[in-house]
Amino acid sequence: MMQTELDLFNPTSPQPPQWVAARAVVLPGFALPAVPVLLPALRTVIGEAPFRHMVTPGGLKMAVGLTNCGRLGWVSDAQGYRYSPVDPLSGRPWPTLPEALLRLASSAADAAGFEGFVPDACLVNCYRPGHRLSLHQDRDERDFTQPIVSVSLGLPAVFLLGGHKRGDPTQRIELRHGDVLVWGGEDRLRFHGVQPLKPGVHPLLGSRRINLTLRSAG
Ligand code: MD3
Ligand code: FE
Repeated sequence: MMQTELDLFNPTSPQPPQWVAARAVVLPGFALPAVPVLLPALRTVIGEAPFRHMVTPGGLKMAVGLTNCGRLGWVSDAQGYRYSPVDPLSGRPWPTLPEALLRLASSAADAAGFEGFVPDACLVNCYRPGHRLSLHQDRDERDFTQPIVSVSLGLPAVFLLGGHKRGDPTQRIELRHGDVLVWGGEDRLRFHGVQPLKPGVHPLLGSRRINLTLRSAG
């Protein structure tokens, strides 16, 4: 069917997958149908395990707020980075990974050609205007053959996809509310980051961007 002007205003109008590397794909708007279920589930998670500012082993406080749900959660402190089954703030296990998020992650992974993805950890990042994430690799997970699925909510961001060396050139990719990004295989260990968030107000999330990254960590 021909795309009409109206489709531009229809947030659930399907858009084609955008391959940004051999095994890395943006699924535009893939999470939109799940948003009405995801947002209340996320509020429950944040109520049990509030956003906090982790400190890097080098003693720097991260600007981006962070929490987790799932069996394992990513933590950073003077001792280093690791996955932990308990939230150090409360001493309790992390909140349960919401069912809707599990389903979304495995269907996104399927759509990207990674069948049978069952995440056991979900990092939740909260960006405010000006917050950035400097170039890094995600290498604290046990099995690099498993992909990572990222869900973007709220204000748009420009994410930077680099190569396998820190100094490699980067491509800029815009991630909007409801976009899902899946990467794995040979692209699993690429350097990546997020440019400083531009000021703005999102109708559902206000002046924030929330990013969920689902991982198989343990
Ligand atoms: C990894 N989060 O939590 S996810 C992180 O938007 C993290 O909050 C970012 O990096 C965020 O560790 C980015 C998206 C992403 C995109 C492409 C990648 C991660 C990637 C390519 C290779 C490796
Ligand atoms: Fe990362």
